[in-house]
Amino acid sequence: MALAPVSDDALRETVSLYLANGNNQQKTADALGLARSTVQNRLTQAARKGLLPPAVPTMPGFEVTRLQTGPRGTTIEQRPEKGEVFEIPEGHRIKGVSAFIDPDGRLRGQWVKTREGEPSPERTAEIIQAAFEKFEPKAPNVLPPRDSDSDRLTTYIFCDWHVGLFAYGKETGGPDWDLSIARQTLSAAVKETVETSPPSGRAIILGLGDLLHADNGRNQTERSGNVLDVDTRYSKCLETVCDLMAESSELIASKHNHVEAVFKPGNHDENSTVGIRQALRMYWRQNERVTVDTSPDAFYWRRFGVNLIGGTHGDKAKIPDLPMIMANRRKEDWGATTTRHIHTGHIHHDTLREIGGVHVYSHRAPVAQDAYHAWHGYLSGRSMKSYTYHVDKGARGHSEVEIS
Ligand SMILES: [Mn+2]
Repeated sequence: MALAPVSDDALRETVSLYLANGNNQQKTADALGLARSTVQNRLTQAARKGLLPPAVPTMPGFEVTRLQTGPRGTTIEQRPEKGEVFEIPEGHRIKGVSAFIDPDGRLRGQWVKTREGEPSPERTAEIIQAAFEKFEPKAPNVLPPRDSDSDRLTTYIFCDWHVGLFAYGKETGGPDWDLSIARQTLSAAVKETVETSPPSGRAIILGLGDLLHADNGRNQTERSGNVLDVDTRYSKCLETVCDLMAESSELIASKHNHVEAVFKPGNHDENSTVGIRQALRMYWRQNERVTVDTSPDAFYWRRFGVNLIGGTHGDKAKIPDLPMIMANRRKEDWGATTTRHIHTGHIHHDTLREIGGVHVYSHRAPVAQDAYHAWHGYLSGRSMKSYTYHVDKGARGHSEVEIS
């Protein structure tokens, strides 16, 4: 504890008694009726004030910090004078103060801790409020691709996904298949097909039917009544296929500037296709880069420069008839184009026939084989594909992602 300051008169009295007692602190203390430590403290204060003869000259820049009297005489400790007055750096404020004191409780020094000045919580709130003043919240948007080739169009063939199909590998001799395997496998295949396709300015999502395995809760085909192996409930299967379409179209819209989504019915999903179209139309209704074709026509026709592109599921009109159907349904486009391609699904098998100069494809399905098809001994690989067309030059290759 720091001692109370003592008056100069009291200090002089202590000094004179100290000298009279032959520089003996104990005798001085006895004479004053004080403790020896009190006398020592007074002598230190007197030395600081120059009241203790013989005066010891203080070295320039030094000050007396301690005075001690022992058997060998008096020790006067001098230390460099203190530095300049501490000033808080600009922009800082005092965060805290701590002190160190000597055994007598006297203040020997202080730590003044500062930190950069921070605005008050109220001020911070004002700054944030001002920054967001003109901010208008918007729903997440898919950014258009930075580079895309406006002379090209890529057609993604989505056929025969048969979402909801159930396959027991031990029975079919192939892979197991169910709703969650389908969700995962199809999603990954779409992603890779998009990745490996060129960055064309335009894209078509060409849904060619049988995206769903069952068209109702009875788990039978609509027309022939064949019993289907279905995993879980119809509503869950429809929801899964809609989710897959939303996700796939987002991915495609992130790569291609203009996307057109088309869904043609298959023999497994004639009714559900209507719902898939409407779900996707609603999904993209506020985005002008993605359009959804809601036409109930079983055929799709699209002219792109010199190319005439067609698509249908393939269960009704037969492959050899398709070029003539194209010519009749699109007379003007037929005359104005030089390369013609028609895509189909249904048979889950790759074929390419050139009929009257028209390339007619049937495509593989990405789905595992069910027991019915395995029993019939059908053999085919699985894959997902896209085809790219140049506006003046015709077909420019395709991308195929096989599923092993
Ligand atoms: Mn089919």
